Amino acid sequence: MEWFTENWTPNIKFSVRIKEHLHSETTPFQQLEVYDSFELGRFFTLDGIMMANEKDEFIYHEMIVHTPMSINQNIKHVLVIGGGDGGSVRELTKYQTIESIDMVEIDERVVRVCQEYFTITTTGLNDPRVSLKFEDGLAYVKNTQKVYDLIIVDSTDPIGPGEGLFSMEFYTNCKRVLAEDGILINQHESPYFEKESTEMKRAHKKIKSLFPIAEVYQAFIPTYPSGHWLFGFASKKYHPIKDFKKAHITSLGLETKYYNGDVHQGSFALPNYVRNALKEV
Ligand code: AAT
Repeated sequence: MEWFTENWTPNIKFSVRIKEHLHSETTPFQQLEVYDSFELGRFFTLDGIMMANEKDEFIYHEMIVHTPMSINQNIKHVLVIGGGDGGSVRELTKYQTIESIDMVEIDERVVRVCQEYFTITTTGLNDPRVSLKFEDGLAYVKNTQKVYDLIIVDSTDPIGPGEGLFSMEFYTNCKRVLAEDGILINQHESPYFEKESTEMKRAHKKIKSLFPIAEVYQAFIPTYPSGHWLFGFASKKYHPIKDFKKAHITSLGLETKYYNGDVHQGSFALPNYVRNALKEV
């Protein structure tokens, strides 16, 4: 019997029973594995960490995309940093109002391997509005002259290639390339275990120092450490609750399995220990 095991902390492990080990590759950036499992469907890992699986990927991808999209109805140009499995782009392509989606992924192999094994997330990558760029997101935001209405940082944890995407230099450049009413969303780690919670505080401190509005929201993602995961919402103009128009998102009639107007509002209601940790920074 084969199991995939991820060390959540030095004392806690998360294991998934595997049906088949479908792919194994050392890319120029990281170790990539694809598995098929009995209960989560297919999933892939980078450097031994669960990135996405067929069973719960909808939670992460819906929450990272629909939350900002329901705040500003004029989002036309979107930048996705990372997101190699295509799930965030798939959710973005549900909006006819979006004109262009640039996805900047450092590792072309992640995209190609996902295109082979994960039709569930990669279908949106063929949309004519999508441009794929294989380069470091940090370098991209430093050099681009384009202006974006929305930036989604769908990144790995701040170790290995993802490290630069949690730096002050990166956030400063995101602010530079964002329109005046732009929104920055980032994968914000978890409040529960010490390693992720330290990263969460470091990220929040930097974003808060740059943006007048810097809020944090949560989702329940069973296969990420502790299952309690956070996203950051930053903007020079919009507040994710005060500027939320529930009727608008309901009128779009989007097909979503997790996100809805009530979830949007509830996701910004943080438990006290999370509030306190964020206040500390
Ligand atoms: N939606 C899938 C979830 C991910 S994948 C994150 C992606 O970010 C990977 O494909 C990785 O190759 C890419 N990436 C890492 N560093 C960079 C960089 N510097 N520039 C561009 N892309 C990058 C995230 C899962 C979160 C896991 C939480 N534990």
